Order: sequence, then structure tokens, then C-alpha cells
Amino acid sequence: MLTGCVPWPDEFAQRYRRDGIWRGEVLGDLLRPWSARDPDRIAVVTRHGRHTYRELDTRADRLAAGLVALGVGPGDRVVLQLPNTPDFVVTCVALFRLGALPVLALPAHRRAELVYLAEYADAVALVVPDVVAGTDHRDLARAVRQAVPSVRHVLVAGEAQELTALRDVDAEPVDLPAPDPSDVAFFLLSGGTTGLPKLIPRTHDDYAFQLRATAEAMCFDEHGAYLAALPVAHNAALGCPGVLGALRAGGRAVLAASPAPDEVFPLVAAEQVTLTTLMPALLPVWTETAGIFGADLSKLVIEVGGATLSPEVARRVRPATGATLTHWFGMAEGVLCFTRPDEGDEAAATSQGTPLSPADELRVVDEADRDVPDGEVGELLARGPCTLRGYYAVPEHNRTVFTADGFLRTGDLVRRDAAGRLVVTGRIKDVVNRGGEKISVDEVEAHLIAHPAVRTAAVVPVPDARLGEKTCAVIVARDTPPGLGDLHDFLRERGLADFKLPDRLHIAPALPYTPVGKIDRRALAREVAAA
Ligand code: J2J
Repeated sequence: MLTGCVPWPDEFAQRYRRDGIWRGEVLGDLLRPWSARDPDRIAVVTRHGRHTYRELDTRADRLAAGLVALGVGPGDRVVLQLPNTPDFVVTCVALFRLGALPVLALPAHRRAELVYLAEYADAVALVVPDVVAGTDHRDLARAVRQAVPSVRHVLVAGEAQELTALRDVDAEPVDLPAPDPSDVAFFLLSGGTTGLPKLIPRTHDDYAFQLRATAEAMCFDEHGAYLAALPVAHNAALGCPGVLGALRAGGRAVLAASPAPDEVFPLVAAEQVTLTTLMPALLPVWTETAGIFGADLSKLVIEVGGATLSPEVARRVRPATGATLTHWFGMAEGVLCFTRPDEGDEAAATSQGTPLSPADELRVVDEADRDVPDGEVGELLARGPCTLRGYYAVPEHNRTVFTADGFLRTGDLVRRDAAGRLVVTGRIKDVVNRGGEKISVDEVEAHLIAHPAVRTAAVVPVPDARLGEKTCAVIVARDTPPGLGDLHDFLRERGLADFKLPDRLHIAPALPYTPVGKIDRRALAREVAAA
């Protein structure tokens, strides 16, 4: 396995193989069977065009060969920041085929995040779009290349200027040795626990299982059409079953540029979409506007998760739209719990269901790691065939976030309801969940403290009706306190993604600390709420 990654112990790996959970499938084989069987079958659809399995399969082979010619090889890391486009799919599959490892950056990431990811992964290449919604990603890429010497290539989907155009990375297909299915296929970014966000290695075996099992659970097969309304770089839209699972099953992946009703509803109608994924904050928008767009959602199953979903919002979905809701608790780390489409609306409104597979082991524990009785709240610990055994290249961090016997400490508080379903009740990790976008408070605080007028700073969540939570920066100033606008300018200048800019500012004379000298975030959140 790639250095810096933690394999499953042999005993577990053997059991997962023996039980047919891991089947030795490699992700580079995506597109191949359907391209051979039914070449003209539609694989990917956008507002701009339709692409067949054969077309994408051939393009992936040629891109893989072109990457080899550039010197990109097995085990190399490539930071991939592409929006929901066929290029995303083709580039991922090409990298899987040659055994190079995509590191999936989000479209919202800016210079600070891209530099961090490229450095952390020691990436050899960066793949970006040209311009998206006014942001020139080529400028970001140039800055990354300058800051991170390991980055030898910048590939641009679209107008490349002096950089290399992705479309020109093209060569006659070559034979490539298949990667070992137990090895890492790509990296996802963690929503965070403590400190800076970490990289999550996902293996061919474990992700292929996730794609297959989630598709089966959602009854998604070759007749299905999956709508990616969220960024495909996020686990929820990538592989639950998401775009990759849809392609594995021989269905269609419909790529939307955004989850806005005028973007998605025409696609739902034209492509007869059967499955999609949403964050809770968007659900009311869809429920309220489906009628206006005349959208028939009665055949649609919506997976909702990523942040707290209110039962009232959930209960309105079927009456207003006819769609079936499934409620998910997911982590890019691999833990997945969800209600199945046939479990009934009340289960979906009030719980996050049951684990993906019987091989998933979930524990709910108290502060001393003792299992709490059913019905009581505790931290969720998880171990299983697609739950990682260690974050990439952070052995010390791994010692604290995994138990000695390999359970991941999720940092989420949960209980089991009377029917044995999981219910998420809160969180003990230092993350703000802003409508499903995870913000590591340590990361933002480190930037805030660099501001000359800031003596010290903390970031805490504040309740928000639409997003569930927003961020509040609590600042202890050196002299004249900065304004929120100043802080935004400063953080943008430092290259931070917009969704991490604090929504509110609170100036305090000092921060409260716990007896062990950590910032007392609970007390601070109370202080901010009372202000
Ligand atoms: C409250 N908090 C939740 C829920 C996740 C499917 C769906 C979501 C994600 C995802 C995903 C929650 N209620 N229903 O990867 O495949 C919070 C928890 C969790 C963190 C993980 C998927 N569902 N959360 O959101 O890696 O705090 O994955 O630990 O982005 O989201 O975030 P992320």
C-alpha cells in the first residue's frame, strides 16, 4: 500500500474478501464493460451535450496514455479541481487506469486550500478549469505551481493560455499494469475533526464496494439516471452511488452546474432522473419551487444528508413533490448510514437509518469509551469495509482519532432509536457545519491570528434558520478591532475559500479557557448567542 496509508489488518481484509464484500474490482474498469457491451449507450449528460460510454472510455484511455507521456506514473498524486463536467469523469478514470491518485479538491477551494492539498499530497500535477463563475482557476494554478515545487504540470480544462490544455494530453492508448485493488485509488478531503482537514485514502476495493452496495440499496441499475446537483468531488455526489456508481451500474450520470431549480428541474424532466443527492438547506427550495417549474418528481428518490435535516422539512417532501426521501448520515471517511427508500417517510424524517452493510461495526460510547445503553447519546465509533484505518501521512493524529482496535472516532454524537436506527444529535469535533459545508475552526483561526490587529481569535458556530449553522469569529483585538469587511478582505487575500469567511464578528476582551487550557468553545458559543 502507498506509504503513509494504513491498510486494514489481514484478518479483516481476508474476511471482507471471503464474504464477497471486496471483489478485487479496480476503479479504472469503470466505463469498460458498458462501452464493450453497448458502446452508444449514454453515460454522461450535461446541459451542453450527451456522451456515450464508448466515447468516454476511449478518451480516458487516450488521456491516461498522454499522462504517461508527460511522466505521470503509478502512485503519483494529482490535485483535481474540476466542476461537474465530463472532463471530471474522464480525468478520474484516466488517473485510476494508470494508478495515479486524484486528490479531490472542491470547486469552492481557492489558493490556500489548493496549496495546502498540493503540499500535503506532494502532488506532481494540478488539473483545473479555466474560468468558473468569474474565478480564473488558471491564476490559482499558477500560484500553486509557484508555491509547491513538486507540481510539475498544470492541466487546464478549456482555454489553457500558456498552460497545458487537458484536451491536448492525448496519445495512442498504451497497456498499463492494473493497480492492486487493495491499494489506494484516490483521496477525499475530510470534513475535519481537529486541526487542518486531512486526506482520506480510498482504496479500489473499498470504494468499489461502496458504489455497488449503495446502488443496490437505492435500487439503482442500468435503467437509472443519477443527477449530480452537488459538486461531484464530494463523496455524497461522487460515490453513494453518485456519478461513479451510476456509471458502474450502466446508468446515466446527469451533471448539473448547480442545484438551482432552473438548472436541475429541466434536467430531471428531460433525463427522467431517478436519483439525486441534496444537502438539507436546499430541500425547502426544491419543495417550494417544483410546482412552479411543473417538475414531476414522483419517480425521484432524494438522498438528503450532510447536516441536520428538520423533520418538518422532511415531511413536506412527498406531499409537495411526490418524491421519496432517504435520510443519510455520511462521511467521506466511509461511514454511511441511511434510511432505505421503502422504509417509510417517518423513518426518513426522524432518523439516519442503518449502516450500509452488515459488516459495518458501529459503537456508541461515553467519554471513557464504554458502550452506552441503546437510546442514550454518545460518540459514534465506526469500523468497516469502507471506513478508513488512518488518514494520510499523519501517524500522531491517527493515534488519537482511532481506537487501538481500529475504530474511527467520528466526533459525532448519536443515539439509537427504538427501532435500532441511528439518530445524529450533535457533534464534539471542532467543525462548523455550514449547510453541509464543513469548516475546520482551527484552519480559519490560524488565518485570523495572522491579522495584525488580532491578538487572538476563535471561530464558533451560531444557529441559522436556513443553513443550520453559520460561523462567528470571536476576536480579541490588539488595539482598534478590525471590522468584518476587513477580515474578509484579509482572508480572501490569504487565498481562503469564500464559504470559510466568518458570517459574524464578535469582539471580546478575552477568550474563555477550559481547565486544561483549551479554548472553551461551548462557553464562547453561549456568550456569542447572548450578545
Ligand atoms: C447531521 N450531521 C451530518 C446528518 C453528515 C452522504 C451524506 C453526507 C456526507 C457528508 C457524505 C449528517 N445530520 N444527517 O459523505 O456520502 C456531518 C457529520 C459528519 C460529517 C461528514 C455522504 N450527515 N453529517 O456530509 O465528509 O458531522 O460527508 O461527520 O462532508 O457531516 O461530512 P462529509
